Amino acid sequence: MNPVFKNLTNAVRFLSIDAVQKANSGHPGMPMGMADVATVLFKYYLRFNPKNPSWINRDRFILSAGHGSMLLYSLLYLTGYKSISIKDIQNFRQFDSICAGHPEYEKNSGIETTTGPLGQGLTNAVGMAIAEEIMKKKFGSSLINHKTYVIASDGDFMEGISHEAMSLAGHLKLKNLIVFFDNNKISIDGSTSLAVSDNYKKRFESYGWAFQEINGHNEKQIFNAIKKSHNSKKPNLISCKTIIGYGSPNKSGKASSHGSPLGENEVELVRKKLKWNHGPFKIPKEILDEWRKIGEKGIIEEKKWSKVYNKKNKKIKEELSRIINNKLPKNFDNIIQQQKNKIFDTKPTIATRQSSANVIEEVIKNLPELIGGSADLSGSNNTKTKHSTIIKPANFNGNYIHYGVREHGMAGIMNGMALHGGIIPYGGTFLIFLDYCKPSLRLSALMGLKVIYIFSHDSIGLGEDGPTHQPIEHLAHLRAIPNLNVFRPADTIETLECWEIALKSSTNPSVIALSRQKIPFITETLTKKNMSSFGGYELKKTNPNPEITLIASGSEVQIAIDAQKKLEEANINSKVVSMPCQELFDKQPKEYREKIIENNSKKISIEAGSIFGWEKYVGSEGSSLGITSFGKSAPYKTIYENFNLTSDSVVMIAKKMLGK
Ligand SMILES: Cc1ncc(C[n+]2csc(CCOP(=O)(O)OP(=O)(O)O)c2C)c(N)n1
Repeated sequence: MNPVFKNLTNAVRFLSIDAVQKANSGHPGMPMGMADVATVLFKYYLRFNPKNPSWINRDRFILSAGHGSMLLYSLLYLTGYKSISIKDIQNFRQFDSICAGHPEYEKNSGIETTTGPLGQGLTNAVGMAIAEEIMKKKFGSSLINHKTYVIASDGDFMEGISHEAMSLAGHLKLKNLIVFFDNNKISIDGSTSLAVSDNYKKRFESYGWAFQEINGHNEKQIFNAIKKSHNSKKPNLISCKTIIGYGSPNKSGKASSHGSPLGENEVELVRKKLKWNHGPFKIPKEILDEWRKIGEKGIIEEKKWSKVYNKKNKKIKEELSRIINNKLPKNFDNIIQQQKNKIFDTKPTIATRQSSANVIEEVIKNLPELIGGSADLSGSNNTKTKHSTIIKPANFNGNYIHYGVREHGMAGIMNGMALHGGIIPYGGTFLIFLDYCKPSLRLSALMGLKVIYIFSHDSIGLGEDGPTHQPIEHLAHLRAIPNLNVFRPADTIETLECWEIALKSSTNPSVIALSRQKIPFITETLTKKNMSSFGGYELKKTNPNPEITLIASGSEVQIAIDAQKKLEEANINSKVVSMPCQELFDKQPKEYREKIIENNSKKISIEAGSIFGWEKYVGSEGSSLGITSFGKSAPYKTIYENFNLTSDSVVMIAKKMLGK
């Protein structure tokens, strides 16, 4: 082996080994096994600038096998990223260290995405590769033209999401996507033969990927495989036969090197075997210099790119800068206000999924970065509008993706597009199928990404499709996820407002839960304010001091309004509060919340879903109307009656509470 190359790879290996040993926790085997592949990639191919990790046209490098995080931290430190110092590496897995147990996305750090849950990074990479193609089409290949490289492990390919994402990537012919498979045939329980006998070549080729197999410790073979991948018309899978824990006399090739420190004695034996005579965390200057030179190449690359950028006309420059900096167009607020006025004039009684389509149709003309899609429910989620053009294999001149029946893949891909920058993804499915995409949705929230989930058919109100399709616990589940806004608008105006908030939320994803059934227009007065941004607000009260406060969301706000009329007839004063977003309401000052909820009144919440969580508003003397079982198959009005979700039930409960 070429001695310079050997030193470069050993620097990666020993930083990883020593950091895991010092932390007394972590995964040394994978970085030891993949150091050769990563070194060839960084040394000869990867275009990146450690001095500007956010350069839009950088190649993306995704460590999908996030447990091998020390591989990534070592590479970032060695190539000269400011975000990671040798001290940070010594602090691996300690409180607040950027060198966390699994890579945690941080803007401008070189850590492109949060990985750890297997399969997610690989799927994000598919999203990034799609984003690259879309932006290339918009801005031209002189500005956007980069690769997305991934290291993925056996576990990544065992996960179901990998099938969804890779199948779509093959269909779309994402030729700039290059995945290195750390094919070491070892996972935690032992040999992968315990659980897998897939023919990987056939599997990946059947998706429409180009497949190569190489010795992952042979510099030349790695180099040639990457070179070949650059001429491919398909996404590329390079299966790298590697030895987990490479260099460890007693643990290489064994599951014992996967997820625990090698142990002091074994570390010494690896040092001897790989002839690395340097102490823990000591990288000799000449080796560090060699690595830093690799990083410095990117400075020149970016300079060349900047020259091209500077020569572009003002309009292109401003538009690219606007979308990569996540800024909405200047006329955005006007567009929303005009739409609001129009809706208020017509006061439509339509399903909120239709209201959502109207918003998309209006804003998408001015938001080329808005890229929609659905997991095969376009017509039901109303995500596709007359301004949607379809992204097709090898033709990315569009703004709409048919994800197929791949909810999990869709969510992971949307994360990847948002991470790439320059794109605001929204995607639809039924609320019930949150269950099929939740792991990725959780990561949207954890990473603070602007991803918009359009979940229609948001309750038993969907009717005849029955309990398999009727969400019950889903809103409560979503509301339990930190850093996520869960919207359930009550009419057309609220739907517009919720979309506006979602489009302006740069550090969190949003879910917009929408009704299948038509619901009446409820907005009483037209204001310039976005009332939904308060999370909950007063719709109407029949007396300054109401005895009862009815708090509802979405389609059940109408039940509250009907109940209010009936209560008035019975001489009971009440107030109706529409609560489209609990998270935003909870962020309001205490005085506002107490004023809206009417501390001195008795409270009833109404929502066609689990009552879990509503007690925080209704208190111990209040009551929650909701559903505590699974749904039913019948026309929706019958189901509402069956579950006592009616204005008469509200009136009955209110009277009982007041002793009337
Ligand atoms: C979704 C998910 N399930 C389980 C785990 C726990 N886990 C971490 S690594 C791993 C498998 C390790 O095998 P492999 O992917 O081949 O990695 P290697 O042993 O080669 O490092 C598992 C099950 C996880 N990180 N993500």
